[in-house]
Amino acid sequence: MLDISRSETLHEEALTLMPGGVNSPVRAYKSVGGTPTFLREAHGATVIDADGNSYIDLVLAYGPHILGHNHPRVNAAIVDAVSRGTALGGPTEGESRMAQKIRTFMPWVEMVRLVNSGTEATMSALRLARAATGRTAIVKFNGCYHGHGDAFLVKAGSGALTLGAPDSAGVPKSVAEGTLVAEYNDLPSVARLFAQAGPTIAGVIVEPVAGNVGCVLPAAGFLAGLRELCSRHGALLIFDEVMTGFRVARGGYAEICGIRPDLVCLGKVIGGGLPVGAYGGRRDLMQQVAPAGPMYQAGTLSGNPIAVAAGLAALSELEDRTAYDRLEDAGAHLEAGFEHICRSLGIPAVVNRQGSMLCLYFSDRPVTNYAEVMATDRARFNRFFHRMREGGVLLPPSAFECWFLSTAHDEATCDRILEVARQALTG
Ligand code: KE4
Repeated sequence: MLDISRSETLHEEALTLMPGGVNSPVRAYKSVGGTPTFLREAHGATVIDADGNSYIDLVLAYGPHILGHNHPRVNAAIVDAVSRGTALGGPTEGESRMAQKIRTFMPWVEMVRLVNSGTEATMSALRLARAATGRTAIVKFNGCYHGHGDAFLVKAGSGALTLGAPDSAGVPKSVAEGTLVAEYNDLPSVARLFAQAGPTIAGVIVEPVAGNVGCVLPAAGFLAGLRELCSRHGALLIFDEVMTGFRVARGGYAEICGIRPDLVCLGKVIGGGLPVGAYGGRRDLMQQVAPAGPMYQAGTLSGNPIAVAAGLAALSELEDRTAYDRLEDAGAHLEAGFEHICRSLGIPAVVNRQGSMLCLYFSDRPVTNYAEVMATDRARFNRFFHRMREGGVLLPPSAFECWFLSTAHDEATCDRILEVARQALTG
């Protein structure tokens, strides 16, 4: 039995100080139950909790650490940057280097604005879509999560879904009415919205791989269909690649599927573990952002030199495309291993995966949309979560979160994960 007494003590104290004892709901373990694991440090594929227990980490801070925790090149860049100060109060060359790097990896991002989180990126992209089209409605997908901006907390995924609050309190009806909800991988549900409200729709925002209901891949033709509908109706197609950007490929999922969004939202990997988000895309659109144009958006710490240095170091490591070969190998290794274990134990299970993002669902049928995600065996996942934690593997504490791998998850680490999984699923 794991000794987590320090986490228990810290959790009791945190509950008196912060809502749910956390600064982001999913960390509270509400859906899996039990005491949240308070973390103390991390190295490569490993995290160490407040009691000194060591775990192989499949959370990776919910996506940023594609190179593993505490990467020496990222840390060196942070230490170097901090020696020149933290927030300088004016433009810095590093911001141009970051913008250039994004454009190199994603040539369809002709111009970019750096912000501090994925939420800021999606909120700003929505405002820009509204400014550019003069329209107000936005189409999103049931279960997709785009951060905690009011307009997106309608049928949202991730922590909102985990808590059973996909429609948050405090979002005025007048705002929610501007958010039209379609079903992921159901193109007719989108076509119906355009038929009903096409002239009011400013944009369609989509996670090209739905990573906030676990991991649901786009059906053939789905994203191309969105592209065609948006182009036909004069709406903008917005790829929310906060999770998939630089993770599934250097150019995100847009590189893989060959579809060009009008705007893209970025985060997580781009900050190397520090707060960075970004939105960008067509130059004619981005030139409408203040101070170049009438759509206002700002941020005291946007383009922060420390965060930009960390992000640049991380992206520079990804110049070497073999990093993606290693990520693919690790993902394929786990996918095959989980499927083999569950089959041999007679446990109905499905592994959905895109590169180094994956999810194991306890389900006897394919999981291709929101309804099928909701039909999976969450009670079994919760038991599995705790047994994996006992065995020294930390999963995201929700059946609706994506699991992540890094270049630090080598073959031996993946083998260990599978050993623990077999034990966790036996008996
Ligand atoms: P942030 O504001 O949390 O940096 O990004 C919001 C966001 C936007 N778009 C997508 C596709 C995202 O996945 C996210 C954030 N993802 C969740 C994890 N599923 C963040 C974890 C958390 O809320 O603590």
